[in-house]
Amino acid sequence: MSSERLFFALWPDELTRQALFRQAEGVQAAAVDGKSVPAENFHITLRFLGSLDIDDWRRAERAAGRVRKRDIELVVDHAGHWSETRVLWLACQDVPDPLLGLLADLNTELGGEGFEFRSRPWRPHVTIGRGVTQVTELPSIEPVRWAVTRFVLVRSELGGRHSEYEVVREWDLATSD
Ligand code: 3AM
Repeated sequence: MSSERLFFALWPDELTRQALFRQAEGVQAAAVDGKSVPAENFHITLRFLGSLDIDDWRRAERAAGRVRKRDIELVVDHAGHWSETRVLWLACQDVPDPLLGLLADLNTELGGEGFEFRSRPWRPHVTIGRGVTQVTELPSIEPVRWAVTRFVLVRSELGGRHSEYEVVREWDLATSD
């Protein structure tokens, strides 16, 4: 039986997703093994929650509803590989303060709802390959601007070749229309 898990994430709009994919393709080609993550699954995980019962799920949503809005502009401008986790990724050289603020707010609010406090370093990234043990030289990428207007709660189903993700709820972050 497949398990069901929830996580908070930044979810790109369609144009940003396509722009990320154009940059990801060349980087994915540098993977010697593993599998490429399909573009429809691209995201930045904010906080993985694990399997939650309905009460915890509602508590997580209440916490998210208290997170303050802020404008976040990301520039995804480099690629890398973590051999420990076998993850191939795209990320921002400069993680903007409003993104760190969003994460801090979310973790504080989750803490207030009884979720464990997290002090582990967080390295925001878009996973574009999994099970990658080796890469040839990684190409540089063209910067992709990502105007973040929302964050989302995602349900993840394992089981097939790739995880299946479903956005179950979203919270607006833009400070103006
Ligand atoms: O897609 P990325 O790499 O951001 O690695 C998992 C994935 O991250 C991570 O949560 C995201 C959605 O599945 N994840 C899975 N299990 C995890 C765990 N036990 C985990 N992160 C922390 N602890």
